[in-house]
Amino acid sequence: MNNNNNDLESMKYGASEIQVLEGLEAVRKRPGMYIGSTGPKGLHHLVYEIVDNAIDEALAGFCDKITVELLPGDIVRVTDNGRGIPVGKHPKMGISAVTVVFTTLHAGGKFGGSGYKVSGGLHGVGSSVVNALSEWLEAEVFSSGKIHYQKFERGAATTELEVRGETEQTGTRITFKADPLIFKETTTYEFNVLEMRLREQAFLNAGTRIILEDKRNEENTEVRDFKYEGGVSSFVDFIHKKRKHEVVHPDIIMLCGANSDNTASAEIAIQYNDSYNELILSFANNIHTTDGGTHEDGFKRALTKVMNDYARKFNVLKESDRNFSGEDVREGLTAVISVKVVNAQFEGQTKAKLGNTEIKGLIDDLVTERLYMYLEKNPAAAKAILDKALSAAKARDAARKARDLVRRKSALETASLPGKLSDCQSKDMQETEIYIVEGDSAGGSAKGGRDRRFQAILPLWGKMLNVEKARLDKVYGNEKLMPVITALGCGLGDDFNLEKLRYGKVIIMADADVDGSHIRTLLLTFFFRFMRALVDAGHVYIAQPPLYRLTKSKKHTYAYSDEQRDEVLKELGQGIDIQRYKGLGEMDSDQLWETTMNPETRIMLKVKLEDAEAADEIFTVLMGDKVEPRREFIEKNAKYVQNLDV
Ligand code: TSJ
Repeated sequence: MNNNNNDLESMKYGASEIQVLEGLEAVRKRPGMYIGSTGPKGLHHLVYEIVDNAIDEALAGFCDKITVELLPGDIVRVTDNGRGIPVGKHPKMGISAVTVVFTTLHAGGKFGGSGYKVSGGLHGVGSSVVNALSEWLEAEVFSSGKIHYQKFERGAATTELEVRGETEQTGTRITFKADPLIFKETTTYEFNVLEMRLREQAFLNAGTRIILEDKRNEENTEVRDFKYEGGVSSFVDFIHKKRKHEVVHPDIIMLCGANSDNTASAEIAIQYNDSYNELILSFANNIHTTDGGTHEDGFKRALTKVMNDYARKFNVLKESDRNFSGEDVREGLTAVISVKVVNAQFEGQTKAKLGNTEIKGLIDDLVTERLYMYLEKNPAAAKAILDKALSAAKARDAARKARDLVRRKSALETASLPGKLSDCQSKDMQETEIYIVEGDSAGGSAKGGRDRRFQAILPLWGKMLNVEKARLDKVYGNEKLMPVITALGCGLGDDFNLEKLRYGKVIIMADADVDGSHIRTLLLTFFFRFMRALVDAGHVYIAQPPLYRLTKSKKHTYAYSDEQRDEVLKELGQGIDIQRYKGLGEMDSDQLWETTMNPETRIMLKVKLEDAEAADEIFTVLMGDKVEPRREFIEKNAKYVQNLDV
């Protein structure tokens, strides 16, 4: 290297050092750009960013144990038993890798290199972001017999990297406190949320032990200790056991491979169960690709092809039979797809969709060749799987017929709208609303109380179908759901057409008790499964009836939560009569209008896709072991949400 070049090098570093300061300030200024949000999701993201570094060390083969501790005061501590972040000074920058990792944006790979390479993507680059968004962060590195220590506050080093004692261990320990100035909403972590994510990471990194310890409350510490030698196949097994599904073949089918230049590898675990649900979880570089992408598309396509080829060859499908559809061969399927790619490209608004096309060929080869071979070698499993696909194909045929029947019937009937529907006068989607009301008496009050110009009422009636366990053909015949489908007018499943929706707001109104919660959950699950676009486009709402009526000298005040009740009690002083509403039926029309239906005064919860997802069974399966936190979240928050119409 000549002198010139050397100068250039040092200039470059000089410049990048200046960038350092600017960089971290930018993170504090616009945190959302780096961690998505400063709400609970962003807060938890801090932990993942740090843990990802330890996982990278595990992937590199130098670490097999990662501990995450939640300490009193919203403090998190992550420890691994890897090599320790290098502590030597960088020859040109004159500072250690530790300092660089925590004070430069995108420091990943610059030092030591190999450790970060495998995972690419988002990994190993977030430590400085976490540091910038922490009130303080302490880094301890155990290496060469010494404990190295450095402290940072809001992104800036407040000590040099110094030696503070001796140790025989090696590893890295990061302790940090999220900055309440940034995370204004909350700095408290949800054990369940961390549990779910860390378990998932333990599945995706076979053999790595990941421990989560909640030490925030001395009397009640919680520990989870994850280690799955089976990797993704353990993941599938876990899901089936947790859902209590009967599997239709005993072995979990594993397909693993890498492409010739080792720039991409894939692990796929497959097993069918006797339910009608399809669950494909896909990951790229350990990141959950909730919107799928090339790996998932490639898998689905190859699976459909293999099943049809096999079925034709062994005469499961006769010459006159139609090919299996993709849905047919995925009914009852649980699959986990985990790919690792160099230079992963994440696309879409949420960056949760894999874009790399080079993965397609690899997946295609794996599924087409290996899965076909597996089926040939395991005829019993093959038979069970193909029987399943056959019955799915038959049910889909039945659903088609049921749908056509419904269509023909509604074409013939003079009034094709459900008899129980009290429609509104307006046809303008911008203002129309439909209240779906459980119970006839509540339906009556709602009908009496509504503003008929723009509010329609549909009382629910009859036996609810357990949508988690139903195929489309059963939905078509269900007496409770059919009126909902016809009233909304937009069809369902593959036929769903949002443009035909007859009301701008679809409002679920049910009692604030256990039964009401049940019906809400079932309807949400139904919408989630069969009319997802409706939820996605933000048309679904949950009405919030008050829990209490407080009366003082004939004046009524309504409270929508216990807290609100106590506030009102305090405010109004003595001589208050409290009525607790047990159901919508206890309110007369005027009260129902005033408290729950009048757009000027009502409280309504807009359902997000996440909420509907939370109502779905699979969510509770993946969620932590504590009771259904997200469902609880909906129930709880429903009471506090302000009017979303304003
Ligand atoms: F533990 C942890 F999660 F808190 C954490 C671990 C947090 C952070 C920011 C980093 C790490 C971490 C980094 N654990 N192990 C490493 N390893 C390295 O940085 C490392 C060590 C040696 C070499 C080498 O080539 O000799 C390379 C690297 C990348």
